[in-house]
Amino acid sequence: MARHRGKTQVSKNSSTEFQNMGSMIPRRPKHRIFFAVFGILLCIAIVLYFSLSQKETETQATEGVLWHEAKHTWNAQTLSRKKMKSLFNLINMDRLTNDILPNFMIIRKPGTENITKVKNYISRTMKELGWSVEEHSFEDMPPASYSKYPITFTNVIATKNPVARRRLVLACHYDSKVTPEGFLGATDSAVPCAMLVEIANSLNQMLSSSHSDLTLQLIFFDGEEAIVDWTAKDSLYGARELAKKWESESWPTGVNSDKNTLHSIDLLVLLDLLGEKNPSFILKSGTDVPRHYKEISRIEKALNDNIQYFQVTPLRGNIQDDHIPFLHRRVPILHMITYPFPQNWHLITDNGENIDFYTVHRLMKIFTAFTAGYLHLS
Ligand code: 1BN
Ligand code: ZN
Repeated sequence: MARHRGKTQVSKNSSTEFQNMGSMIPRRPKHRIFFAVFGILLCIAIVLYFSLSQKETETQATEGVLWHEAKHTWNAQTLSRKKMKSLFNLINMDRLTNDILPNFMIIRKPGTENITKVKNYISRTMKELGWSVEEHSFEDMPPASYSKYPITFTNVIATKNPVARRRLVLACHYDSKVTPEGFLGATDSAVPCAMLVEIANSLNQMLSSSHSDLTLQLIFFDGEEAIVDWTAKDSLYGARELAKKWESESWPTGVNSDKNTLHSIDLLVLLDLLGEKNPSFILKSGTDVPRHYKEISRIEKALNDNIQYFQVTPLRGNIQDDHIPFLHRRVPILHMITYPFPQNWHLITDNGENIDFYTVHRLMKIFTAFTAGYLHLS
């Protein structure tokens, strides 16, 4: 009993004792535990904060947007009149006409010495401007009626800042059509290619001061024209091969990811059939990104000269050209091609005499302003 009572008592007492003891414990040890737990939690929070914010800078190009998603909402900067004027002053029409264009105004049939000269001119010139240049060469069979031997084609890709993950791409084709004999293809596409080289020249300094994750890339496609008759196999040799290659390469280079080089293209702007007087352009609803086409039209309106090349009413359909293999792989496109086609399209008379340099200058202003606005060059 006594034991039992005692036990009960002890138990009772110990419980009271414990409560009492609690109130008797000096305050400092309890606070120590509190501060230790608080300190550990604070450390965890700091470590988590830094690791998450690090991850954010690694994967996001713009605030809250992944780099490969940024293109879907990206808008060109609206340029003030003053800014536009200073940009237009950078365009050198004398350089375009007399230094650049003559290098393209030779017969440039695929697989010939002449087209190699043009290719070398492009590579050399872009390297002299400090751009990174890649020559993408491959072989393909022309129609059997033309030759039983393969032709070596070469696309030239020039990139201002090769480490930038996103690219605004301006493109043209530098081959000329095999027939009619002696065809020079001034508008098709010597002038568009010369325009690209001049855009690179005029914006080069501003591009050098930009440290953005978005850069300018130029593609000079080989083998756009049909060698005999336009078919899926006899056309777009360079563009088909490059789109296929880029789809198979992971991007950024050396990083194991589910993104390929096509994801690096924010927008592919293809220039074709340019240089004749009073061209007209249409918004092709199956091809052109409407907000970028409308930006081109807004820039044209800002020229304030009562001329309108760019019709904004959307029309259905698309036109065969080098953008097609990229469009089919969901790359955003602006197809800057005169439609209706120029009067001298695929005629021997597309020889340079049909070029209207006032028109070329006006188009240069529009495309240069669009490029600077898209890249947010200040
Ligand atoms: C553009 C310039 N094209 C050829 N030279 C593409 C084309 C081919 C457009 C056939 C329409 C019909
Ligand atoms: Zn053509």
